[in-house]
Amino acid sequence: SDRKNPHIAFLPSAGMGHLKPFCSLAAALSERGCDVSFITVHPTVSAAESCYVSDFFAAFPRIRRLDFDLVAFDPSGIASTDPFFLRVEAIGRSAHLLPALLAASSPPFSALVIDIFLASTFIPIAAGIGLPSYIQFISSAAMLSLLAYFPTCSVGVSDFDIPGLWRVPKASIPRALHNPSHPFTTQFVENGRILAKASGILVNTFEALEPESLAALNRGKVVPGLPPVIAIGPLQAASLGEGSPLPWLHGQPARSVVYVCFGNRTAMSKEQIRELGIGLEKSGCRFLWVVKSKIVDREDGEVELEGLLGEGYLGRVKDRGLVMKGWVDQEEILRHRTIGGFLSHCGWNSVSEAALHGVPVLGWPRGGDQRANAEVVARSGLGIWVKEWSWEGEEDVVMGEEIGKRVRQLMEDKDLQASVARLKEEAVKAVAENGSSGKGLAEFIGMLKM
Ligand code: BUP
Repeated sequence: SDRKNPHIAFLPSAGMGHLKPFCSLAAALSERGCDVSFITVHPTVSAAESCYVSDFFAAFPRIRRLDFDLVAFDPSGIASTDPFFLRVEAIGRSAHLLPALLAASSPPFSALVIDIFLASTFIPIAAGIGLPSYIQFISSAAMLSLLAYFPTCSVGVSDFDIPGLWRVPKASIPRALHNPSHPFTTQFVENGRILAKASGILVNTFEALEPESLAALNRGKVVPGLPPVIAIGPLQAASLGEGSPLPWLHGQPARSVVYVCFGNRTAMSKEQIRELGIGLEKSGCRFLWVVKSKIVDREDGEVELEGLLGEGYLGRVKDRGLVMKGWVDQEEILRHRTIGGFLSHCGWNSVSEAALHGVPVLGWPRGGDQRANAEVVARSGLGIWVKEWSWEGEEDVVMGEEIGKRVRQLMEDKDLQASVARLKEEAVKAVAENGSSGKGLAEFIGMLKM
């Protein structure tokens, strides 16, 4: 391959939380002179992904689009109905088509950057054609530690003591992992085992946010034999144009609004949504709330807010609350001077965006990797995590009174505001060219030129 100008293929998996950081890194590398091809599976699972992908290619004409047509896939034999999980399975089953797809493109590739969910199926295929694989890990370094350590211990255990790190209560690991024969567990173990075969692992984090995890991973304390774990975050979103400023925000006082959003794929029960509404009302704070009641956004369009929130709610809060459904430009919002807090599910992209824009987080993890991420939020001084609040599969509804109290705490805690301001400074320093993450990116490009 061209030694001066590496050609990198990117392969994300399904969901906005995976697609967006892949686009961000692809754009950053293209801007640093790398040749970039972006592998695209279509149709996407969610409408948000479709829009994002087409805006991305329009904004970055130098990035090549490689359409990946999957082989037909019958999900009926798989014990999961999660549409995102099923898509990951489907992509994995087409892994053997990768060599032909890449061979049709020139110049020859220097590396494949793949999503962690696709690692165990694609790393061996890439190795077969002599192509080094790098994993882009889209969650926290803490979660990477758990992934690396998990295959070495038995699932029956109670709590996890990740060497060099901290204790993860069994209740904090994704629920599917409690069951050794769950298809997600099989995939998780296989991906954990294959980490050592990657040439490097790129993580959307930075030194000041996760010093312990980064050190433990790179010093072989979690498991021996890992490739370099390189912090490259917080990733800045690929700039896709003007964004969509919300006129409502402009009229609000500085740092007075709490932004409430639980990500793209975390739906809440109707009952919990109502209590959350009551909580926001009781908090007395201004709020901007993105409501989601369906796992896939294509179905959310049909839901009526009034029916979901209860009669009269929207009218009662209209002077200080804006309730929306559907897609918003979250970064545009977090960056806005009026936002003073973020009630979040702790999806890792959301956490990293909160750090970059200096917004204190009230963490309410709902499933998957989110408790591991919430632990980072609490330890780093980025926010508060109320550990008792309900989690995956738990039916208990957290009451409005309690939510309101915590939201007020989030908005009033001066010490928290100070520690978040410090983290933001560290984040900005990290991504500068001579900062720790800026150097990480340069190190990665350097590895491709060798
Ligand atoms: Br919802 C929503 N607008 O309306 P996470 C999300 N986002 O820009 P998740 C918007 O999507 P996973 C919206 O800024 C972040 O970059 C948000 O990723 C953006 O959570 C991303 O926070 C969401 O990691 O992802 O959606 O649960 O697929 O990883 O579970």
